[in-house]
Amino acid sequence: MIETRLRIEPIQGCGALVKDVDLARLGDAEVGDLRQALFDHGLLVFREQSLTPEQHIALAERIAPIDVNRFFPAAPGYPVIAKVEKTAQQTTNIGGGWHTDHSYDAEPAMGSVLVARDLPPAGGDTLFADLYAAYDTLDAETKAEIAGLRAVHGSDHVFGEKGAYAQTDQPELAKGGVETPETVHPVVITHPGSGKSVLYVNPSFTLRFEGRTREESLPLLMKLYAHAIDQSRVSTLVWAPGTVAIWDNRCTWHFARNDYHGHYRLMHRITLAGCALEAA
Ligand SMILES: O=C(O)CCC(=O)C(=O)O
Ligand SMILES: [Fe+2]
Repeated sequence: MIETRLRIEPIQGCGALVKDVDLARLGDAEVGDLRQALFDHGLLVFREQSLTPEQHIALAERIAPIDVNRFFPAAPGYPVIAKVEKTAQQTTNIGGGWHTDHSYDAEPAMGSVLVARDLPPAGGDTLFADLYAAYDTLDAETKAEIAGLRAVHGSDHVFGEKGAYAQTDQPELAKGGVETPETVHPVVITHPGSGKSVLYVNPSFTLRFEGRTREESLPLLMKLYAHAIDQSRVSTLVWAPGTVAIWDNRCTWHFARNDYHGHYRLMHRITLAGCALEAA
């Protein structure tokens, strides 16, 4: 971890709170520090911001090029902002299972900048898990078992024409005709920004280990997943008006709680472009 000009307070379990900054008025040095803090902590939370959509876009572009998500509908008038929305009538939410965004891409998105726009009166928290800590705390035997393994990731079972969302009341997320080929990533990667080892499989998009069937892969995958979501390595983000979260998809997972039926929730997400991932 490097020296930083930002006032950073680690959050128990995963991430850090960054205090006393206005995300609309960051200096260049602060943007550099923010990127490094993001790589080190995996999740940065900012309170009491008032970003307009234009300022949201400008902030994201200062961190990394934007990677437009091909499944989510865009916010009206802002093609690069994904609308993460659940209406009072809908029962399915977006991201309501442990995952990391875009692991199905050959160059998975580096991260996301999520801005709370309209929150339910209670609930709708987002959980985050620290995958650096998950890797570090694996026993030596498991580390040896996964060393050198690669895993296959895909999105069709989630976003495809016959995928999970197609069966729900969020069917506009299911995109026929944009099926993605499966992609392979090392199970333990070297994080490109921090140089640390990270466990890089997730329950939503990882299908199996390369060279093994899903059935053969599941026992070890399940063991890794159960380890990753141990409460000691998970934090809960309780959103408030003005909260902004920036997370790194290579070293965290997240889970959007769906416990506010009958109420509206709207978040604006900008996805940040990443790179191909190297084995640790
Ligand atoms: O709505 C949330 O809190 C997060 C949803 C999600 O998974 C995402 O925006 O990537
Ligand atoms: Fe997500």
